Parts: sequence; C-alpha cells; structure tokens
Amino acid sequence: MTAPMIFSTEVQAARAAQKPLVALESTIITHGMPWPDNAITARAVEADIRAAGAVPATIAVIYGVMHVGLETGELDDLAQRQNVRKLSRADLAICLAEGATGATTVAATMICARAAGIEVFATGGIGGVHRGAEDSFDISADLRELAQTAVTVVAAGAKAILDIPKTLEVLETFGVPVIAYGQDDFPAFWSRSSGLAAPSRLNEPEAIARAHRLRAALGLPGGQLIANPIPPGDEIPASDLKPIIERALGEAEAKGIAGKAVTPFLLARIFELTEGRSLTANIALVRANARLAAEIARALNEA
Ligand code: PSU
Ligand code: MN
Repeated sequence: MTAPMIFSTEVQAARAAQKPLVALESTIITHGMPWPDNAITARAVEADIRAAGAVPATIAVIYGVMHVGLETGELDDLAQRQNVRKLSRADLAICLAEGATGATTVAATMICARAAGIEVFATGGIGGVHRGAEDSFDISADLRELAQTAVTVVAAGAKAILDIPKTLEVLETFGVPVIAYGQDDFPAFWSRSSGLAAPSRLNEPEAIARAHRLRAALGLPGGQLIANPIPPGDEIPASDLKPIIERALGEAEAKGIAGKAVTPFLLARIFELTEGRSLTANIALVRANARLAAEIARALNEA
C-alpha cells in the first residue's frame, strides 16, 4: 500500500523538467492567518518562489489525498474553509484513512515533502518548547521531525510565545543544525535578534545546500533549521510585543487552552491585539523565507 499523493499541474511539470521545488505548509493558511490575508499571502509567497527561479509546492490533505502543490481553487477553498484539521506527524495517516481534509504543520509538511522528494521548505515560524513546558510538557512535534526527516526548513526563528532558550536546547539535544543566515544571533520572528547567539551561522545559500548534502553523506537522518531574520524595515521591537504576548499567554491559561489548540489560539489573539500590525510583519518575513528557500533549492539542484 502506498499513501495517496497527487501533484498540481505546475509541480508535475517541474518534476518532469527537474526544476528546483520549495515546499510550503498549509497550517499557516488555515490556523495562522485570518481570511483573506491568508490566501493573498499564500499566493504572494508562491509568486516569490517562482520569481526566484524555483517552483512552489503548497502541501495539504484534501479528501484523504496528499496534495503536493495546490491549484488556485483548492488554495482558495482551503483558506476559507472552517474546521480544517491541523495535521502534525500523529494525525497525517488518520486523516488519509478517513478521507478527511487537513492542513499540514511544519512536521507533517516535512513528512509529505520528503515523500515527494522535495528537500527545502519555507515557513514563518516553527513550533517549539512552550513557556511553562516544565509543567505542561508542551513541546511541538516539529522539533523531533527536524531530528529525523531530511528536509531543510527556512523559518524566521521562533516566536516569543515560545521559550526560545529551551527550544534551542531541545534542538541541540536532538542534534538538529540551527543555522542563522547572515548574522550571529538567533532571530525571534518579528525581531531580528532573540538576544541569544545561534549555534551556527552560514552566509550563502550554496553553503546551506552543501551542508544539507553532507549530512546525508554522513548518513545522518534529520533536517536543518535555517533561521532567516525578518527584513530590517519590517521588524517590530520586542518591547512592543512583550505585553501583548504576556496577555495572550494569560488568556490561554485562564481559558484552559491545551494541546494543538494552543499555538492557533495565541497566533489569533496576537493578530487581534496588535490590530494587524503583527500580520504585516509576518507576511514580510514569510516572503523573505520563501526567497531564501528558492535560492537554497536552486543550489541543491546544481550540487
Ligand atoms: N508558529 C508560528 N506560526 C505558525 C505555526 C507556528 O509562528 O503558523 C504553526 C506551524 O504550522 C507549526 C505549528 O508547525 O503551528 C506548530 O503547532 P504546535 O505548537 O501545536 O506543534
Ligand atoms: Mn503543542
């Protein structure tokens, strides 16, 4: 038995022509941004990847089939639909078995990308160790996926809704390369710096591609996390967001939000509480990550 998978027309043609491909997740569309900005952003990100000489493959499960690349109508439908499942590693096979529809998180997108032979994936922020994880044990499956699935993931670091020092510690324990792009500090999503040094730094997409290939050559199973700082003009000072993040975290606790509902709740509250300011920055950083991922995909294609 093989898992059902179909490619969009564009991805199918790219595979035949051996063009570089960049995977994109769909949870950011369904659970990370409000309509219609989610659909507008998803299309802009795809266009950025094309303009940078690669081909976008947005990944989702639709009626029990893994879709690698979404047609325009499919993307618009997913972006507007209510009650789409959020699929992480644990949920993927069940969604396929039930013929259901779900959006893929970083972890599930990595699994689908790997199955489709795609080596690079762009997103906004990854899941990580939540604040208070010493009590809640809330650690995203994204971290373990990075340890075991050989996909290079480009993100803008991690949001301050997470415990960033603990997130870096877990990544180190799992042996995941965490590589800041073009700077020494680990970025914190809306801010270029988290105040913490990144474990590693690379300045060139070609070097990132070589490191990806050499991990495979060493027989190491996992991926790499590329932490790309938000473009300077789009940064929001951490001090502006701190009280908002504290408030959203407090509300989540008071409401007893747990499990996979935590991240979407916090993202939605921060969008509301910043009156969209966080969204503008979020869009800019995802687009920057898409462009860098396209350059890495091109370098991997030539390597
Ligand atoms: N963090 C963000 N934006 C996001 C997510 C995380 O800054 O959109 C999404 C991604 O899909 C990520 C998922 O894989 O949330 C992590 O969810 P959890 O914490 O439940 O593992
Ligand atoms: Mn969680």
